[in-house]
Amino acid sequence: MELKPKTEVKLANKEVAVILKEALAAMEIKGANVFKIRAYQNAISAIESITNSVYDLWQNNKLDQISGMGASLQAHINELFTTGRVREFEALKKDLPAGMFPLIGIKGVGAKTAFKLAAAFRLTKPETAIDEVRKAGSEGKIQKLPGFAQKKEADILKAIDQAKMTKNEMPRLLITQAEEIAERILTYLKQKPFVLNAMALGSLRRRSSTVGDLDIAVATTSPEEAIQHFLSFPEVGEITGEGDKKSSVRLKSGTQVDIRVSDPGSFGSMVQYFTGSKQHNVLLRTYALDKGLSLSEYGIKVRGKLAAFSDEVGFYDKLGLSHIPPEIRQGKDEIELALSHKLPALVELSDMKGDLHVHTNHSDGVNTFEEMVLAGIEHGYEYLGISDHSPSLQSRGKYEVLGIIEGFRNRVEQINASQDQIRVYFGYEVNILANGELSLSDEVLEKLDYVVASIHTSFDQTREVATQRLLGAVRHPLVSVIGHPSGRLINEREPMDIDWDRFFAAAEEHNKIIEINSQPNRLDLPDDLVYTAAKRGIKFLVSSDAHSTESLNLMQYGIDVARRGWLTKSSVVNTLPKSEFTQAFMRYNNRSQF
Ligand code: DGT
Ligand code: CA
Ligand code: CA
Ligand code: ZN
Repeated sequence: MELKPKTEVKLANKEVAVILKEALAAMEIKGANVFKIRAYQNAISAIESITNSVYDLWQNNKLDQISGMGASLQAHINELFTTGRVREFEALKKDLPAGMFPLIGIKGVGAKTAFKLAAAFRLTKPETAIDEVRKAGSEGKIQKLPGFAQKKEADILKAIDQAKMTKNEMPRLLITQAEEIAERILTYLKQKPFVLNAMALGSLRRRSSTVGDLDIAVATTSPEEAIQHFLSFPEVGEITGEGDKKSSVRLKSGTQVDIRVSDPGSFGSMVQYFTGSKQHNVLLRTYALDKGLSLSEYGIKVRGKLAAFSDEVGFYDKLGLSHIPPEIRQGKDEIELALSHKLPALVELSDMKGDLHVHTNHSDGVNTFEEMVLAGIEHGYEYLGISDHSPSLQSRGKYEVLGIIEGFRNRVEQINASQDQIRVYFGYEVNILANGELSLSDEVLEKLDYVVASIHTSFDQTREVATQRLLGAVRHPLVSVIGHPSGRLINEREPMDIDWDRFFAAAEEHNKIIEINSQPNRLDLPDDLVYTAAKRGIKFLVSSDAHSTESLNLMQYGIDVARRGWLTKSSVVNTLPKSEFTQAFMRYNNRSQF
């Protein structure tokens, strides 16, 4: 028998999710069993939230890392990536109108509605289905269908128009941008005495690295007044949804904001519900149902009777759970751990004893070495590592570079001799060249206390080349830390295509520390990869990568990533007090003195 050559079809996570959603819609119409439907829903939300590409996981036989991926779904994905199609999905969809499938992408349109619309308007072509629905709606034909009210027609039309608008898509906000907007909204809301409390929830409260829309909850006994007050916020551009207890707007900047009001007595349940994540809430609801309890934003219903909670701790307590930090409400095993009161004690900003990735005006920083050291002391740090970009060997030559190092070394020694508050280390941030070699020779690197090796050029390498490149740095005995390993710039540059498992295995073998870079547009290593790496026992440095005294404060955002990666203090090397840090760091540096 002759085998056909394999053709592999590389699809993005978004595309895989759409294919699964269409199959799911077909199953829902045909009444597939609830477990299968739930597994598909789980797999879809997992695929939509991971940073790893499904394709890469598949190539590495790691599909089982995606939750909800049972054996049969894995087989389908395998078929999809090898042949570009899934015969079972095609069979499922075959006798359904092809025009129903694009409709499930419209907000508020589920499988059943899509099916009814497609059947009623004989939508056989996916390409034109949405436009045909829009045309039918604008002619008032949708509300004439059985089961479709006027309101439903209006909602569908609006959703189509909004989807068209967001096609020129609003990028997700950096967490710092989301914080700034939320701060302005909360300050504005709290001007009124009837706003008893107001909080920013959703992905921002979970400290997600990027935020899609803002979710605000208000505690008040005057819900209508509170909503009206919110709608008069000067930055509101357009009201996209209005009700007695909730409302949505689009700000002039384009950012969407959802608000919900609740009476103070049930604010805790509202906060819980609206914090999410969706996956966490779904698991929590399932867990509660097993105990005969039903959850909502109003409280917990026990045999028809509603218990209300003014704070979230009480809400979780009623379920027999410890309070789960928002950062790890991810739909992993946080509920089981909360039940046995074994949640990890996540690392905190106040645990940080030093910062090892700091630039001065020696390279591209704005402050002097002495100013940065003073700022470090003001932060209460016990140690500070200066890691400027290294001078170039090509343009300056070895002797000039060695001279620069000697001069800087003298300043570091002077500072260390002159005071006891802070210990200063002298490192460089060295480039990992395209071939995996470093931009400085060993003879130069040996003069430093430590080396952060980072990629700053040639990001478009194939997976194999890029992985080998990082491995080159990992194997280098004089490298201590791999800086911002994925190279991503959020909304600007995709993470590099790296075989993370191989990278983590090598980092483990060669005793290298991985950086969590706190720059808000980097947040690199990304949180889901931090989680994976930490499971292997990898150690991290959370670094500000400060280029000014001011930006030492960015450490908070790296801590957010660390917490979302479930890290405790013990996985973060720069939580160690000075004495232990020096010893531990020397080991990572392969240096006998320091
Ligand atoms: P984002 O806005 O994309 O950055 O992410 P989130 O998590 O802020 O998502 P969003 O704004 O759609 O919803 C905010 C929270 O509201 C979400 O984290 C949990 C809750 N929520 C929203 N939709 C549902 C739902 O269908 N079921 C449940 N149980 N909770 C939901
Ligand atoms: Ca949100
Ligand atoms: Ca929202
Ligand atoms: Zn860098």
